[in-house]
Amino acid sequence: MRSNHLTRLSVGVAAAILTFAGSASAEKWDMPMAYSATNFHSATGAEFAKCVTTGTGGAIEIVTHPSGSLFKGAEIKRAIQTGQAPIGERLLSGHQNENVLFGFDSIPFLATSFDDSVKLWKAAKPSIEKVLDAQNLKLLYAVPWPPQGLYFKKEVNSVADMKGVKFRSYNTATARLAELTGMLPVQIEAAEISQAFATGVASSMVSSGSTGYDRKVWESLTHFYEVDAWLPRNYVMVNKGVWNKTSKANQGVIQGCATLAEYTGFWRSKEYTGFTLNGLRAGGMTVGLAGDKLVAELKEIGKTMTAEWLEKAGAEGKAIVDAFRAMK
Ligand code: PCA
Repeated sequence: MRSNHLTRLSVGVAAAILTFAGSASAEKWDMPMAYSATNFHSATGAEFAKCVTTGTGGAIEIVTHPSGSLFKGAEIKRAIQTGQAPIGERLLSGHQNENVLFGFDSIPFLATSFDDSVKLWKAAKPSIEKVLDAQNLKLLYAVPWPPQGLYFKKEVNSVADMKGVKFRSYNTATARLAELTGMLPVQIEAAEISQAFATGVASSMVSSGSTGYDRKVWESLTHFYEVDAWLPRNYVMVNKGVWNKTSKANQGVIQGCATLAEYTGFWRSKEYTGFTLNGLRAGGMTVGLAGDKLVAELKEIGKTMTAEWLEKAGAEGKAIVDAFRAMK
């Protein structure tokens, strides 16, 4: 009885000391993210955050803020570069307007499967890490979205059917795709597309089944054509100053958690692909492969866009594409 009591007491004291030790050096890292809380990227980010908090014994507590609630998607990278937030997640190709290399994963029909996406990432990662490093950022992990297809509010069988349609874009490549197909691009964050479609600001987009499902686009749109055009990545970055001030031991924990997140995020993305296409069907949309004519015409446009990207990206871009093709 007595020893039990003592044991309980000493456990209590130990816990109090630990709490004190933890709070003396504890840091809170707010982590802005652009996509909805239910999305698999956000779920992966939340697990990553928990892994870091647990692994560092609470010394670094990462708190995720999905749906662009802390910073809007387009503001996240700058916020981290300037130290307004220590860590965050963004669509990598969203920065294609800053440096064309960021668009390596949005080249139509270059890498169209999950396996190819891994190879392309392997080929591009050193270049992307270098560009980010020069911008005061350290890359932690990157996870692909499911393959990109086309959403419309009508049946579409050819590029001619797309002419004049208002098209929601999310990076330079998607805006260029709109131009080359005679559509009218307007850049809108995923967090705002439900409203854009409901009000007629746009009535089409290229995206994954995932984003259409997350944003319930069946309330406004009718068709999803599986095109498997590319698989763009989201990535998690940390401010370099914050990173350099972090102890070697905690850097090791963060890197371990990042490796795990890249792996689990990849599998989540694969699983979410079929699940969300079924979700679009359940919402009443017509979901299926794009017709042969449409695919053939899109592939021609893909050739133009590949040539344009290679021209702008120079020797480094060519080296990425060559390295990727050599892995196939
Ligand atoms: N969803 C994101 C990017 C790619 C995707 O599948 C979006 O539409 O914004």
